[in-house]
Amino acid sequence: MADLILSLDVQDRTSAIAVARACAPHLDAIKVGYPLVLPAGLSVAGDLLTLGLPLIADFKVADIPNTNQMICTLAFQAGFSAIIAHAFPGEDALSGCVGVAHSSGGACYAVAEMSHPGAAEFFHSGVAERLAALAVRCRADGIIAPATRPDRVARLREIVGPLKILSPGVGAQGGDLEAVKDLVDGIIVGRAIYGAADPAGAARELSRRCR
Ligand code: NUP
Repeated sequence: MADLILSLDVQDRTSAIAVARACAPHLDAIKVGYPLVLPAGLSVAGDLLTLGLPLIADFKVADIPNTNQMICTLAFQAGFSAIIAHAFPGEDALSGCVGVAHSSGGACYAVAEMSHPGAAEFFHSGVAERLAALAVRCRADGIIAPATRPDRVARLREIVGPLKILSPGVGAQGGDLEAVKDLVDGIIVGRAIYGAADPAGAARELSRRCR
């Protein structure tokens, strides 16, 4: 059983809000990233907040600690309740994100391993395991791990224990929901929902399968 998180990578603000509103009854959270925030602005969070769902900022924050803190502060001020940061810039950089998240009453998720095929180039050979351990050490609230590789999710679960695992890759990237839903806390789905002829119907069906 896992939460269903809509990845709202819809570039037009009006369409994005319409999709989110239609799907909202079937969702546990909405994730917003650069594809929507760059054209629509951070203030789109204010509109989405009216739907009453937690908002996750997928900014994959990956800078020096001071810049990370500025980015996270802006995200939480805009109304996001969680932020996704990269772990690879190191302990001080990730701790900067976690610190702002927690002082804002929010959460920080660290990317341990990405879902695309090319992720194998750098995240394997022990790197993802080290990033997951860093997330634990920095007191992150959870990690991002790939639904496209359930075996890797299981391995990373051994490292992060009770931390949350949010997992993208189901649907358009080929990940199998049934293979990962019992390993993770949240399934992140974008195109298979917002790209469907009936986004609300797709969200309803995915939500049923997450249970
Ligand atoms: O490893 C990752 N893989 C991934 O797909 C980390 C992510 N944050 N994402 C994001 O999840 C990606 O940027 C997109 O917003 C979403 C997946 O969308 P889709 O492939 O379901 O359309």
